[in-house]
Amino acid sequence: MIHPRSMLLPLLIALLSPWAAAQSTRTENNEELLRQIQEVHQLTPAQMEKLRAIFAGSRIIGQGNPAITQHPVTPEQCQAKLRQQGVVYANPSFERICGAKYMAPLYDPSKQKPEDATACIDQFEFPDIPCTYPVVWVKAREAAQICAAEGKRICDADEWEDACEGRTEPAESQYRFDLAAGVPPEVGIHAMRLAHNRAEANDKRWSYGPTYQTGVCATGSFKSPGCNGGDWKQCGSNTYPTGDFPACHSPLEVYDLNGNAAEHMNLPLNTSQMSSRGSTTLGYTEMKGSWFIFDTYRAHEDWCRWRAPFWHGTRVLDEHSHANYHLGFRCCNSPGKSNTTAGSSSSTVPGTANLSAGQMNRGPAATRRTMQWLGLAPAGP
Ligand SMILES: [Ca+2]
Repeated sequence: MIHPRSMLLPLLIALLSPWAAAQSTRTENNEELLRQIQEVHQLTPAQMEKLRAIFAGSRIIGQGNPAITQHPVTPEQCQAKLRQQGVVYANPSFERICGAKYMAPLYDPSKQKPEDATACIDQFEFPDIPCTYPVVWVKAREAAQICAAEGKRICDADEWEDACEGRTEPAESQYRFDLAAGVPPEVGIHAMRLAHNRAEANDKRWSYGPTYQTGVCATGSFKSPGCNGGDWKQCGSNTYPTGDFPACHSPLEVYDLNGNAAEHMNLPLNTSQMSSRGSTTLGYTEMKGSWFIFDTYRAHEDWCRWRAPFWHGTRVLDEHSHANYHLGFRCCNSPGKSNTTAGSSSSTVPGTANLSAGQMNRGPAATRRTMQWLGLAPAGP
C-alpha cells in the first residue's frame, strides 16, 4: 500500500512545476534582454553589474509572466514589417545631441532647434530598443534605479508630457508647487492634479495628433481572460514589440507614448524633487499614457498632459512602490550634464548608497509615519 504522504511530494512538484518553469523562462528571457541592452546601448561592465543586481532583486521584473503572456506580434514580425515599410529608427543627429542611442531631444520647434535641447527622452519604452517587448512588473523605485544605472534618470511628468505634445513648456509652468506647500503630500498631489488637468483640458493632444484615434498605437491587444486587477498569475503582459506602430509617434519622434505599456514617471512636489534638476530623492509616482487594450477598453484618459489620479501612489523610491503587468517606464537624460558621471562607479543610483542621513529621513518609512501622524494612512507596518 502506498502511504498517502509519499504521494505528496510528486503532487507538490506537479503543482509547482509550471510556476518553476515560468520563473526559469523569465530568468532566461531577462538574460537575453540584458545581453541586448549591453550590445545596443554599449553599457560598461560596471553599468551592467548594476542592472543585473536590480533585475536579480525582483522575482517578477521582465517582459511579463511567461506562463500566461501572449504577445500579439513577435520581434521578428516587427523587424520584418519595419524593413518592408522602410522604417529606420536610428538617428545619428539625435544620437550626437543626446549622447545616447534612441533618445529624442526635447525642445520647442516653434523657436528652437533640436541642438538647443537641455533634455532628451528615450524614443521607446525601456529597454529602449526597437522591436523589443517593454519591461513591466517593475517598481517605480527599480525604474529610477535602472535609469540611473544606465547613466540616465527617470523623467519628470512634464518631460513625458512635452515629448507627447511635441513642444516643451517651461517646467515651472507645469507644476502648481504652491498647492503642495504646507499640506500633506496626498492633499497637494490631488490639488496640483486638478489644477493642471483643468488648465490643460482645453488643448488636448495625443502623441499622434489632435484627436483620439484607435488603431494608430499599440492598443489592439487584449487582457488575459482571468485578469481582473494586478495578479501576476492571471494577468499576461500582452504587449507589442516597441516601435511596432511606426505612425504612433509624437512630433518630437517619440514612440509608444500612447499605448503598449503605461509608464512610471516622477511627480515632483517642489523643485528639490525634480529629476531634471538632478534630484536623487525624487518625488511621487505618476503613471503616464495608456496601454495595450485601449482600442477595446478605454480605461482612463490618455491625452498628453493629462495627469492620472494617485493610483497606488507612493514616493518613487519607496521599497513598496507599485508594479504591474501593463506598467513600464522610459528614461530621460540631460545632455551636457555629464551622463558619464552618472554611469561611472561614483554614480548616484537613487535609493541606494548615496542617500545622506537627511535624505534617508525623508524616505518611505518617514513618509508613512508622517501620513499616519496626519491620519492619512493606517497605523502599523
Ligand atoms: Ca507607452
